[in-house]
This record gives sequence, structure tokens and C-alpha cells, in this order.
Amino acid sequence: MPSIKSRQNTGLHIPDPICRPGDEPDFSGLIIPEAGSVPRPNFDAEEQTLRSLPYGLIRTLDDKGEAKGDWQPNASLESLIIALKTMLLNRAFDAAMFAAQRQGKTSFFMKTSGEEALGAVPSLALRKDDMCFPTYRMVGWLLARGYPIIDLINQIYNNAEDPLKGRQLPILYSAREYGFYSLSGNVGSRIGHGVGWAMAKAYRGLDSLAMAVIGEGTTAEGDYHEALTFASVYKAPVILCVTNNQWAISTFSGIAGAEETTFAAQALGYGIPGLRVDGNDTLAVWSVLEWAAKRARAGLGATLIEFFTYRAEGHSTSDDPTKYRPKDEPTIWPLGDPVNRLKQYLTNQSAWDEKRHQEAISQAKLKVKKAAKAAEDIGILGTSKSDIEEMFKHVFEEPDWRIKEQVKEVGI
Ligand SMILES: Cc1ncc(C[n+]2csc(CCOP(=O)(O)OP(=O)(O)O)c2C)c(N)n1
Repeated sequence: MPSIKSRQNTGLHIPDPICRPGDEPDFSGLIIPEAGSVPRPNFDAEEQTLRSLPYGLIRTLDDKGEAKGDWQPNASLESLIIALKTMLLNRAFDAAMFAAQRQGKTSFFMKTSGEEALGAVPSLALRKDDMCFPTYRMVGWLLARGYPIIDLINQIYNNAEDPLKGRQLPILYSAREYGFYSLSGNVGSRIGHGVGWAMAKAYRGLDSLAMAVIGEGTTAEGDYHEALTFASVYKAPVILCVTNNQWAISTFSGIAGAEETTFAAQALGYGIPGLRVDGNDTLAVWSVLEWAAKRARAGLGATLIEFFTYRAEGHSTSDDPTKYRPKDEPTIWPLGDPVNRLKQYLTNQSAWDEKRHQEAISQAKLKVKKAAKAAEDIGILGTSKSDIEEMFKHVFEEPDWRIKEQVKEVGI
């Protein structure tokens, strides 16, 4: 097996990030257009007229927290406050569950840090009959819709009240009635399901849509390209979203193709619109989702959206990002923090202030603390043991031949 160095000598290009641990973090190569500089086309514009959009970056909030340009969402100040409170709740939840993992109450957890807008905003911007095919960093979708926090924690602790009965890894939630399709540990396996779901809705003449999300690292998998083909060919009412948080565990976005083009520009090859948007800008995220949803509901098919963001903390509780990127990189991310930026905007609108912000943080912490205590009283990792028969139930509606064979093998 040749070493990486000798492979480079043969002329094979192996992408490597600009900075590694010990280097000064550097985002000077990023082109960040002024907020408001990308015009918003009509939602029913011909795809041929939209081909520069994937190479820009749609931004609405400027550095002073003022909203600029055409990409303004049809969202009231009240609903933006709900988005902000949801993000704060998401943060409180993440902090508590990360600590719980370190205390041995669960085996695994993943934080959403820096990407909070991407769970909360779609949940509020899309309809209750739409379906989200999420990634594991979208708990904000459930929090925004009032999913009981205790049930999230029961699932994480895999205790006797776990709504998924221990059949899923912690945080791989499933909540159909909240428009949240079952998460899978096999990344990328759900994006095609989202397209199929959308095709079925259109086939039945309904106007609900699917939002199917994938991480930028996972776009290197075939599932993503198959999903794009079906979405394009059948004009499926689906919003395909790539969350480009720059890192796929220790692998940087260049390994999935970011050195050569943008993820949004992959839409061009499929003949669908591609939008690239500042994922830490709540107003811009809301606005592009509205645009794509209008297009999908008008029968004009799929849109690909790249949410350009940054994973501010480790990939999961099993990861240590200081091993592969500069320690200070998160603090200099040039697109800032989604919570701070929305807070600044709402404060400028006289709809929010520091006192309300601190109160919202305290309320969020208290809510999570109460739910965590109640879940802990039911049980934590390893304290509740299930009946062996239970293992074979709830896998399929009716046990299929595999289940029957396994039951026989166990001898029950
Ligand atoms: C099919 C499959 N391959 C590999 C993994 C291991 N794995 C889990 S998350 C992950 C990185 C995914 O990165 P990205 O798609 O960028 O999403 P992010 O975690 O950054 O949001 C990998 C390789 C997996 N779970 N499933």
C-alpha cells in the first residue's frame, strides 16, 4: 500500500485542508458577498435564468444585524422570537445531554452547535403536513413543534419509556406525527426516501412537500445522486438540502468536492435550481425555504439548497476536533453565530433585549433540567432491562420470516 506522499508523487491530487492543528486558522479564502447583494428571482423563474445563484451566497442579515435586500422572509417578529427561543432551548438541551453522556447516563450524543437555525427555521417555515427527512443535527425541528423533551431524553437514555423501545441509537429519533421521519445511522439512506415520499404525495394530487437533508460529506455517496436524478426527472415536490458545515468528522469538505465547485452548483447538472445560503442567517434560511416551497407546491419541482455553515464543536461525544483542525477555528468563523445574529436583529427591531434573552436562557435550562430529572427517575442507560420477547416486537407491523426464525432460534 503506497503512502499518501508517494501517491501524491504520481500526480494524484488528495485534497488537504489549509489549516491543521497548530496552524493559525484562516478563512481568508472564503468569498462572502455583502448581505442583500443577491437578487431574489420570482419563485417560478425558468431554471436557465437561475444558474448564477449556486455560485453566490444569499445573505440577509448584515454585520450590524440589519436585514438587507430581497430575501426577506414572510415571518412575523413573533415567529422569529419563537425561532430564537427554540435555538436557545436546543443549546440548553445539548449542554445537558452532553454532560449526561460524560456522566455515563447514555452511551452517545451529538450536539448541534452553530447549526441551530437549520433545525428550528424549517420547522417553523414549512407546513404541518410537510415531512422532514432530517439529519441527526435537527432536533430543533422537534423542539419548535413542541415535541416533549422528556421523550427525547427517554430515547437517549433508552429507558422503559423510550418511545422507540431501544431499537435506535441514542438521538436517532422518529416522530411521524411531528413531520419528522425516522433517522438512520446509515448516513444518506434517507434522502431518497424523501424524494419518494414527495413523489407519492404529488402522484396523489396533494400539495405537501418533503425536505430531505444530507451533510456535505455524505454527498459523496451514491444515494444522494440517485435522489437528485429522481427529484429532477419527476419534478418531485422536494427541497433537497446539503448542510455544509465544513467537516465530516475529521474529513474536510474538499474531500466531498468543495475545492472544485459549490455543493449548490451540483444542481446544474440535474437541471434544477441551486441556492447557496448563509446557514447562520435565520432570515435568509427562512426566505430560501419559502421560495423553494412555493416552487414545489406550484408543481415546478425540486430545489437544491446548500446551507453554508460551520460545525462549532465536535462531531459527537466520541470525537476530539483538536486532533484535525486548529483549536480556535470555530471562534473565527466569519459568518458568526446564528443565535447572536438573530438576537441582534430582534434587538434592533425593539422586539428583544438582554433581559428577555437571559430570561429565555434560564427558562430553557429549567425546562430541560425538569425533563432530564423526570427521565432519569424512569431510568438511564443500563438500568432498565427489557424482556427478551420485547426485542422481536415493533420491528414490522406483522413479524416477517426473519423475525419468526430468530424467535425460534432463541426458543421462546
Ligand atoms: C453509510 C455510512 N457511512 C459512514 C458512516 C460513519 N459516519 C457517521 S457521521 C459521518 C460523517 C458525516 O458527515 P457529513 O455528511 O458532513 O455530516 P455532519 O456530521 O458533518 O453533519 C460518517 C462518515 C455512517 N454512519 N454511515
